[in-house]
Amino acid sequence: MTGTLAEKIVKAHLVEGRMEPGDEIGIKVDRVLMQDATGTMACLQFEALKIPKPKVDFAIAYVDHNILQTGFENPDDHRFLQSFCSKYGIYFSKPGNGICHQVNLERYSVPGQVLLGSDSHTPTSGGAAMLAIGVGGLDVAVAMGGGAFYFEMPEILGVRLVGKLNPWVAAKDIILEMLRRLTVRGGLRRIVEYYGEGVKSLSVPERSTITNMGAELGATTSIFPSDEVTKDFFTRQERVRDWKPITADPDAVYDTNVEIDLSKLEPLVAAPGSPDNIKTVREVEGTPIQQSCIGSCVNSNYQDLLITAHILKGKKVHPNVNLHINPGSRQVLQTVTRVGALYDIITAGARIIENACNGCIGMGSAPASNSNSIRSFNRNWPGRSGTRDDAIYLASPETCAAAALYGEITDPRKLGTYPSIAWPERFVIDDSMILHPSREPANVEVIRGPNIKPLPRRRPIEGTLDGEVLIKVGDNVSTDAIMPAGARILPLRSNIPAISEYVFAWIDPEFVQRAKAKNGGFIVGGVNYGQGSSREHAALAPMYLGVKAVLAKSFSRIHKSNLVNFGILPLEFMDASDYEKVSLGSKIRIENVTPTLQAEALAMRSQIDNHTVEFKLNLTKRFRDILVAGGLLNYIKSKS
Ligand code: MIC
Ligand code: SF4
Repeated sequence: MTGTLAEKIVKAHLVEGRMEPGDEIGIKVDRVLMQDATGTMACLQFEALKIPKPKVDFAIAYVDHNILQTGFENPDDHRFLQSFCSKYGIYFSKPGNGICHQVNLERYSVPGQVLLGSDSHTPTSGGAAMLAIGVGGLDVAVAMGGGAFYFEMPEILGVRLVGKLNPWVAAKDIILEMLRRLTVRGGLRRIVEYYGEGVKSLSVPERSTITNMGAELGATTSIFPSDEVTKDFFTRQERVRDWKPITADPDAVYDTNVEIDLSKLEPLVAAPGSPDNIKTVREVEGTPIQQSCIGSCVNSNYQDLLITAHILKGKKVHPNVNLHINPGSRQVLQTVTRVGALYDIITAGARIIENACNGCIGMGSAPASNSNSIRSFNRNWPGRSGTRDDAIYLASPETCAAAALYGEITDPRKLGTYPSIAWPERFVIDDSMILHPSREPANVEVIRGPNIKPLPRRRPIEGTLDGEVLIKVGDNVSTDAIMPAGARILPLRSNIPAISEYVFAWIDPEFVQRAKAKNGGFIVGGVNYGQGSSREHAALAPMYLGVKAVLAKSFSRIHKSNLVNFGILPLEFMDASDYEKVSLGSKIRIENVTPTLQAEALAMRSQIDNHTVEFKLNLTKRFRDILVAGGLLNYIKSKS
């Protein structure tokens, strides 16, 4: 069989199933990553499995999300993670070392390997030819325990890149063009694989910019081949031993084909509301901005900061603008410092923010009310920035830097000749903030402060589900809407009773009271319900509040798995127009739940007020067994 790159990697890791799109397969996982906001739960789940140390080649937990430390909660989490990792054979990247995806790309990506990460932007390492997939924390915990990762074999979407980018058009514009063409649903049940002669002109960080935001397409993952450009990156990282070439076969056949002529692209933005609300910069030029942010896990690499420094050199940030810079990693910060670029950035009037997630997840850097903010980030769903009425534009660092100088959205091509930027022969290599696990685990005590609460558990699924509709939402509702983050809520990730008080907080502040008063019930959603992050809290907290099933037109991949992992039934309307028959307060009764799941029936019937409504059971055998057991942990325990 001639194969695509993704198929080759899947094949080399296949432990169960047939590689037919839509069939469930299990693959061996080589490496896992966690971050602090999802990792505390993943560690508690790993502990519940009672396995002394990871059975994967390499496991690491990064601290990058919860870094504001406005109270004891964040440092409690850090201390818990550090001690847990030390005891349980996991590497630990200290706060201050950088954002998981950037550091992982630099120091731990390996072409051809499988990486599973408890964060939706794990595919960043796909820029270095890893098959890197974002999942919920529980899936990571199970993989650490040696379990295969199960998912539906996606279709392979081949993106042929031809031509070369023009000056001032960036890798970010390539992925924004993909979002323009395919929307936030275009990647669902697909792996996006880039190939073609245009690939050669993109550096590894540029490739990673594209694979990172494949998450916004809803893709399972995105991947680039490993070639001489990749080798060059690994050499500068002093890791050429980890490099190997790997590409698709020349006659590989893709399930769907897209072609992008890089020379035809121009600077783009995602206008407020959604990453697929794409416009050309020319269309929105002149929009006044109050804030510009360059950073987050998508555009915070050395190249991004160096180009920013070149643009800012000898100039001043516009008086009405606050320019925030959060480098992706300590290595990036050290390297731009060593070459003097940081001086130009600071001298122009930028604010240097810690090399962590920060404003991307509303941990600081919230924009002013009724103002526009332009950011090199990857997400702009309403309210994510921490400001309720925010208006966030997503763009390349070049476009963000131009806006910072002019005080309004400006086509970066106005900035003159594109600077030629040189890469250092070696990046600064200093892994001293990555701690190795203890050699004497028996002597390590796991420290649990008051922010670390025990894991809530669910019982096996009930035979009859009945109750009321607690909320009805529309299409493309993100996990940020279900379980908001931000400076107030994110620190509660290790405390499910406390964080549950904020489910749907921004869109329906009465939801939690209603769920409690009604003793749980049902959620109704539209298309692509739960798009976005991997946060299993968007399933775990509703489970804690007694949510029994989510009825939607369709689900995003990660959120659907998370619902199943926590024993919440995901049901898809057989006839999408039945969505109209359900409203807030509708009474729902679903009988024979367990036998219907066990019989592998394709449909489940429900009584909704006076209607009989049918739902698709788009669930693999394994998902059904997990649901019957009341979630993945119960299922695994029952199997062992
Ligand atoms: C995000 O970008 O939304 C996050 C915060 O990184 C999440 C993970 C989380 O909620 O902890 C993600 O993308 O998976
Ligand atoms: Fe952090 Fe933002 Fe990247 Fe999520 S998208 S990992 S919050 S920088």
